[in-house]
Amino acid sequence: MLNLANKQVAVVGLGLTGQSCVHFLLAQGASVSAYDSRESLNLCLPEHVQVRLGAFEASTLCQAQMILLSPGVALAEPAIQAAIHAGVEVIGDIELFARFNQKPVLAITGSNGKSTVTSLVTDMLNASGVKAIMGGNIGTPVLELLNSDYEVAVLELSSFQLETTQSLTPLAATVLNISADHLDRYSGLEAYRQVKLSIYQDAGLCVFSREDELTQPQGGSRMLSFGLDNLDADMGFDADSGWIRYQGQPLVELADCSLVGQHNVLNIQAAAALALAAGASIEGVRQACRTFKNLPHRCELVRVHRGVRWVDDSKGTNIGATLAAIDGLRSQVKGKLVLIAGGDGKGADFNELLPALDKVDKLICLGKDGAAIASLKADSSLVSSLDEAVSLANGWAQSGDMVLLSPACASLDMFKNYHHRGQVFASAVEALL
Ligand code: UMA
Ligand code: ADP
Repeated sequence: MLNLANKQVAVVGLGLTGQSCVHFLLAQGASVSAYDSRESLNLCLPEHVQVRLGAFEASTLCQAQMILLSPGVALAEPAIQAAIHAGVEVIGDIELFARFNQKPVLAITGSNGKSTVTSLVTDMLNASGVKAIMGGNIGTPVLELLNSDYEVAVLELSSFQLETTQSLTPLAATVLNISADHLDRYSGLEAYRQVKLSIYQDAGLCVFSREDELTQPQGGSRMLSFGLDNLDADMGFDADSGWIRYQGQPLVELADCSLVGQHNVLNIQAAAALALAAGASIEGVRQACRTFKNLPHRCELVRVHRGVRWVDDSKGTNIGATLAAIDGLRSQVKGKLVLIAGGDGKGADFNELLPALDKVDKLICLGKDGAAIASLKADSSLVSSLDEAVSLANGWAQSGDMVLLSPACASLDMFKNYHHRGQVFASAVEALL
C-alpha cells in the first residue's frame, strides 16, 4: 500500500473527483495543494488546504511529488506535460483506489451502456447475496467506496479515467462497444480505442462483444464473448426462443426482463458474464433482470400527451447511443418519429447518423453543432432552445407519434450536464397544455 504521509500532492481539478481526492489524501496524512482553472468555485474543503484558482502554472505543479489529475483535465494540458517531463508522477483517482483497495473489482467501459451494465451487475450480485457497490464514472468517486463495507466493487470507467490508471488488476473487465466519442480529446478513433482496451490489462477475464471486433482484447488473458448469435461456448442468444444462453444452457428469458431493445440484450449478457465471474448465482442474475429499473434519461418515457409519447434520452451523448435509441424505439412507434438532437458533438462525424435519419420523420436541431446535424436531412428545423424545440415538436406531432430527445451530443454548450438537459426537456413537456 502506498505511504502518503507528508507527501506533497497536488490535486488538479476540483469537481467531484478532485474534492474526494483532497479528503482521502488528508486522511492519509499527505500535504495537499488544490488547483482548478476556473476563477471562482464553491468548495467545501478544510481551511488549511491551499487552493489556487485560475490558469494552471507549470512552475507550481512541477514542485509537487505527485499529481492527482481529474478526468476532465486533459493529460495534454501544457502544465501537466511540463510536470510529467520534470519527473512528477501523475495518476487519477482510480489508480489511487487500486493501490488501497483489497477487494475484487469488476471493471466496465465502452462508448455506450456503461451505466446500465454497471447498475445491472451490482443488482445481480446483491440479488445473489454478494455485497456489491458501484462507483466511478457513474457518479460516486471511487475513493468514497473505500469507506464502505463491500465484497465486490463494480466500477464504471471512462476513457479519461483509464488514461491515468495502471494497476487495477480487475477480476473481470469488459469493453462493451466502441463508437466515436470524445474525439476532441483523442487524435482519432484508434487512439480512443487503445485507451479503452487498456481496461483488459491484468484482468482475470476479458469480456468482449462479438458484434464489435474493436472490443476484442489484443493480449492473451482468459476471454469470454457475448453477441446476438447462438454461440454455445460463451454468452449467446437464441432469437427463436428469446433466451440468452450461457455455455449452452438457458440463462435469462428476454420476455422476463424489464430492459428492451437489441442493445440491451448485449448489455444483459455482458452484465451476467461479469456478475457470474464474481460469484453471482443464476437465480440472482434472473431476479435482477426482472426487477431492474431503466435509469433516468435513457429512453425514459416522460409523458403521453394527446396520444404523443415524449421520450427523454438525454444520456444519448454520442452518435452510437442515438443510433441504438432510434433502432430500439422505431418499431414501437405506429405513427411518426420526431427527433430532437444537437449540442456539443465533441469532434464526431455526423454522417454516421445518416442511416438512422431515414427512420426519422421530422428532425429538430439545436446547440453548437445543431446546424451540422440539421444539414443532413431535408426540411429539418434549427431552433435556439430546448423549449422552442418542444413547442415546435408539439405543433407537428399527432396522436400515435413519438418525440425523442436523443441529442447524439454532449450537453455542456447549453446545460450543466445531461441530467439538467433532461430536466429542462421534461419541464417543457410537462408544461404543454
Ligand atoms: N477543470 C479544470 N480545468 C480543466 C477541466 C476541468 O480546472 O481543464 C475543473 C473544472 O473547473 C471543475 C472540475 O475540473 O471544477 C471538474 O472535474 P471533472 O471534469 O474531472 O469532473 P468531476 O466532477 O470530477 O466528475 C468526474 C467525471 N467527469 C468527467 O469525466 C468530465 C464524472 O463523469 C464522474 O461521474 C465523476 O468524476 C466521478 O467519478 C461524468 C461525465 O460526463 C458523468 N463523464 C464523461 C462521460 O461519461 O462521457 C467522461
Ligand atoms: P453510458 O454510461 O455508457 O453513457 P448508459 O447506460 O447511460 O451508457 O446509456 C446511455 C445511452 O446509450 C442509452 O440511452 C442508450 O440510448 C444507449 N445505449 C445503452 N446501451 C447501449 C449499447 N449496448 N449499445 C449502444 N447504445 C447503447
